[in-house]
Amino acid sequence: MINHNIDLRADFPILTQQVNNEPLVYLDNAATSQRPTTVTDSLLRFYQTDNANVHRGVHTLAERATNQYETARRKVQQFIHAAETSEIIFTKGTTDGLNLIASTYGEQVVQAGDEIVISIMEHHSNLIPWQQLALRKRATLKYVGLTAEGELDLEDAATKITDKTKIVAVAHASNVLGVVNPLAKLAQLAHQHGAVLVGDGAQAAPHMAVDVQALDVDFYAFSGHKMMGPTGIGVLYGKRRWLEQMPPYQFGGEMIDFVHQQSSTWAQLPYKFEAGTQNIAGAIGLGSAIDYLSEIGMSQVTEHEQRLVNYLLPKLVANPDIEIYGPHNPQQHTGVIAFNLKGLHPHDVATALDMEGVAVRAGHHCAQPLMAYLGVVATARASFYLYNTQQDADRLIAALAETKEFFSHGVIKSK
Ligand code: 7TS
Repeated sequence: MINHNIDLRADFPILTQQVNNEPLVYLDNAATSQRPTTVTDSLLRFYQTDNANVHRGVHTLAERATNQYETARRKVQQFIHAAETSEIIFTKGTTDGLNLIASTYGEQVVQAGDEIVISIMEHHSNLIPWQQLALRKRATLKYVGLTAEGELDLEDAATKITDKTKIVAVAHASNVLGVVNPLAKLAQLAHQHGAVLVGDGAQAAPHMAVDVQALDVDFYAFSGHKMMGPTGIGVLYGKRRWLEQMPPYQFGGEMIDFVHQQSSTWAQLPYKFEAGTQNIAGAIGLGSAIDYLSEIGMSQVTEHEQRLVNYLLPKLVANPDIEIYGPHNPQQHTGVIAFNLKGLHPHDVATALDMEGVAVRAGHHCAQPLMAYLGVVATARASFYLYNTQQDADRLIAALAETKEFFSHGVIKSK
């Protein structure tokens, strides 16, 4: 477990505030994480001392900015164990990365009658780009279902992925069910049929060690803001052989080799996919977030969240007032727990929890097909990160009890 005596929480000033006269318990990390001061300091330092555009000038600030931007790319490469920095494309986030693949590789490869396979637990970001591509191309979009326990059904995947499949796109970790999907096995299945595997790493890269080569994913997208980095910066990893064959996503400055009046040639990787002035400070901030996470160690981060879930989930499962979505076994669970308090709308639950200083999300979590599959309209969701403590879990449990009490009797007994 991460040693809170070292007071890692002191690195996150935002966590020290009171919300509704209670100390804040931030359990909305699946939506976005908080940033340590090293990350916010890195942004300030860049803007105050080194700011310039990259790859354009020979002056000192331009060189400093370029060096820092490219150093950030190298940090990302090492963080996900990619073979080369040229396979790391900076994007606006996961959504942007997934749209990039659908609009370039997808446009190039998918033809009428082909199939795209995703899972029923996908976030809309890893669903709508494929749905719209399938509609444009008259291809078929197929969904892999869940097991009774709420995990991805690999047997179903093995029947859905066929020789007609061109793209398989699956979340590495679900933003609702709290499961980790077996990307390496899915990659094997996809490759057996000549398809590529796209991994949506938005909920995985912040929480576990990722090795894109060991997983053998063809593409992998994630967001900086869910892993302590700035908003508006993300990463798309792609195997060089695919990135080389793909057309550019956007056209303009930075991404060209030579422009003639009637034709152009493209810059080498990864710049072919980085048109226009990039989010330079964002990339540098993401590099700083990676430094922070790496210093702690990703296995420590996973272990910490695992212990919190081991503590909390059985208590929630044992509570007859609570319905849990996804596996009930904490060993099969990340730090994302979707639930409902029976008989109450999750928005009311989230509002009542906020009155107790506990921040959770309520809604469909951008996974409406999953909600329909589960037979619910919405759920509440608590999601943990490395700065959360057992005390936070206790505060959630107490706040849930008070919420139940309030809606049953109109008063909070303990107050
Ligand atoms: N994929 C998954 C699995 C996600 O959880 C999210 C964001 C995205 C893609 C999109 O990431 P973005 O950074 O491009 O927006 N998920 C959530 C969530 O669960 N609550 O708020 C955002």
